[in-house]
Amino acid sequence: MTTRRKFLQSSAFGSVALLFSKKLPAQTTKAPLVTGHPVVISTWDAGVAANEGAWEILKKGGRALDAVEAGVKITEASQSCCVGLGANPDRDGFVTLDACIMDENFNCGSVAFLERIKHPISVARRVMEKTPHVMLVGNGAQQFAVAEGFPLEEQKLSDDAKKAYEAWLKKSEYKPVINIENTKQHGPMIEEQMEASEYNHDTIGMVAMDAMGNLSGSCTTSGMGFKMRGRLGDSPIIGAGLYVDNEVGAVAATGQGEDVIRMSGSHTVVEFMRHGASPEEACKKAIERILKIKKEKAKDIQVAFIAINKKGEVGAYALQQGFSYAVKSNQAEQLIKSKYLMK
Ligand code: SD4
Repeated sequence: MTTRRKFLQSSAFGSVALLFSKKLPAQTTKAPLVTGHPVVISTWDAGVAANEGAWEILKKGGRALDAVEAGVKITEASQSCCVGLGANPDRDGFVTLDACIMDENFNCGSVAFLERIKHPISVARRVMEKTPHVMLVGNGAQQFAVAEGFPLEEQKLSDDAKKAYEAWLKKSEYKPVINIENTKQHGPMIEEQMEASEYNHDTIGMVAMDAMGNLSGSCTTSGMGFKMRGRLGDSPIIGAGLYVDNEVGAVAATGQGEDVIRMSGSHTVVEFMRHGASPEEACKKAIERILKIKKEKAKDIQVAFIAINKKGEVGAYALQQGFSYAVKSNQAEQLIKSKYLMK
């Protein structure tokens, strides 16, 4: 399959070249160029396109909550990625989706193990706004989505996912590939799987600050490919895959969800910021904790956090090489190679 990706160059004062290219964009190692707000930051190369969607709202003075929903919907709808229904299935061959969203007032909503719905992030928002609950899962989440007017899509794997699944079935080993999100460019890969697919991510996390200085965040995923049926990762779990405290900052996580859950990842990063760490320092401290917990097993996983604080400063940190994140503000549009811990 031919995937068109936006190629982007950063510059200090916002001159941005947007080209379409089959190649992944050149990434910069420069620090994020952000002063003030609005600003949006999101995970992996796919964050570039998602940020553009968010920016349409932020630049008009719109609410961060609307921006983070609109932004990740672009990724969910993309046919050339695997966050939404085109994604890798679980080991039984079904695509199951997880998403959550959180606003500036601790309102939050989440769906998990949701099937056949194109925009889980919007269902999560409805859970937040229209129910007394925070989380709906499985059939209940799907019933709620249908009752809210979301179309029930066909239960059918995309061509890419079908090929990847057929390749995976040959060995049927659950062996997550680190950095599969950007694998064409970085990191090790499962040959047959990557031949079969140009997937460049399975999760997008996004956090934003709007012109009013309010924070919100979103996270949406198909989860780890070929996972056990019923498995949830961190992405739909408030405090793990996403956390927003409007007095302090907003954080989203990506990578091996089990290891983010066990140390309440995004909430932990927010707490480090509360105690004075910059966004990058806070992400780094959380990654150090993961390394301490996982010890020598850390080499088999990837985890990364993105963060924004109340001043509109942004930062990120990853466990391993290969994580990228996209930042957009009035000053700049960048795709940045994240710093990482394990050299
Ligand atoms: C999960 N955290 O389901 C997700 C996977 C992910 O980039 O972030 N992939 O565990």
